[in-house]
Amino acid sequence: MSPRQRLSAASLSALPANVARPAYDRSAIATGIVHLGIGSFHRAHQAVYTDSVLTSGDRRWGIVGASLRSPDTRDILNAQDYFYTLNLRAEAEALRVIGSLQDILVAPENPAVLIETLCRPSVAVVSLTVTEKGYHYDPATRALNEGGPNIRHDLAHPGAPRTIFGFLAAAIARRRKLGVMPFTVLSCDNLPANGRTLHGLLSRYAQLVSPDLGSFVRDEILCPNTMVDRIVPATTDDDRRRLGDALGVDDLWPVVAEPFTQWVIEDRFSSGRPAWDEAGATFVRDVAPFESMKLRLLNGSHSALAYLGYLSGYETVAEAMGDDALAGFAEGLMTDAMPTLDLTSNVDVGAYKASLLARFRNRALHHRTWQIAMDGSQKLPQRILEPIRDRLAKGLPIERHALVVAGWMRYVTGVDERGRLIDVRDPLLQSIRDTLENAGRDVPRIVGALLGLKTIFGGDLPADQRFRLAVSDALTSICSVGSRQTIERLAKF
Ligand code: CS2
Repeated sequence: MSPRQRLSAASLSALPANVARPAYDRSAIATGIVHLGIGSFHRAHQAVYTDSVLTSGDRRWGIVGASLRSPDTRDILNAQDYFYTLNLRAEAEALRVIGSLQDILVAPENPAVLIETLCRPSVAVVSLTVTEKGYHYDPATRALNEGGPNIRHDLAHPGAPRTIFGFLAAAIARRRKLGVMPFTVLSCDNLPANGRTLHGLLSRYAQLVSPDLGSFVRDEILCPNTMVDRIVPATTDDDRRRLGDALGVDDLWPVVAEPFTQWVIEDRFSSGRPAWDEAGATFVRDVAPFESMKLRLLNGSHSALAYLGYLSGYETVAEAMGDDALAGFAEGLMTDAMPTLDLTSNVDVGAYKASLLARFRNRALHHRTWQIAMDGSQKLPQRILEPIRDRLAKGLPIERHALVVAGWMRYVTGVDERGRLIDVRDPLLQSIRDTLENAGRDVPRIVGALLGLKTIFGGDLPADQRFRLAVSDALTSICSVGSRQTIERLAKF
């Protein structure tokens, strides 16, 4: 097969007519945004809204992305002049080349350049998608992990940091010294009260640098809360091949996503912001109702389908949803989460639930249960444990949510129900493994030992007999009859 041309500025004009592409002149675009954590989600979500803003003629908002770890995305996209394809898939397909990304920096290669870029006066927004573990916090208490090696490293090496806190604090301090307006820091991760949580963590970090910087961050740096939503499975080689054929050029790092997208943002920006609302985002005064609805209904049932679906032998969310038992369980879990929400009157949560179930059934997406199962220690607290706390406080049954916790416990044992190894990924994997090793094979002991992981479960839940018992019963059943049977049993009650 003769090598095809790569997607790039030079090949844009050769794309088929049905492929949307940037109509703006990229050489005339300023850098208004630095984005930390340049993964697929950002490229399929915020970068797309920003691409629309640039298309509308506002040239202030080009994005410089930064990877805090690997050079992969930069290496591939650099050869494409940072153009990449967004492929939306459901019954129909849509292809659009995105041009809002101007450059990618790889932080570990040259941390000073990232700090300098963050200090450019044109940069008004620093956005983040670094996943839950990128916040270096204790998921149960939301306190900064001050004793952790990365935070300690950054405090000791302020000129060459590794974490978001080191970079943000260095840039905030330098901008202040130079008399440059502070930027707004916009978390786009699935954390509870993501902006408020980030503001607390960043203020604490800055205070550890110096009390004066701590007060400055606390009083002057705005971190609006956001709710971000779009399902973005990891890109596969199959996607690359398929898109190469459709485009007539090779795009080695496209993003594939569902058509649905939502972005709800608190309108608190210190130095201006893109008119993302004109591209479909919603600016509100309070994101909390949207955020808890999304975390508890969408992400909560996603995690349920991930653990219980994986254990039942399903590779993707859509396959798991093809099994009535699992689909019914996901729906039941959403229904159980509903009374724990603090909703505003104009949200139709029934319609929201129905739309989620339809989105999960999208067979054109290959969203692996394994991908969602990753980093469970960071995800369970806001997705599953908070609703459990609320239901316990209201005296409501918790069987379905407890079964998800048990599913996670079964999953992290690292062996599936057919005896095959599971590639468990989690920042707490070592402690989880050590805990399991000490617990042996007895289910109540395993439950007791894992519940002892305070950073996940806190002190309250393990002390609650109803919770302990529900998780123990669920895990006992999973270990004797399997996850799927356990779900069917539960459905009968
Ligand atoms: C998923 C999310 O991987 C996961 O944990 O639940 O990435 C989910 O697809 C997005 O939050 C949807 O907006």
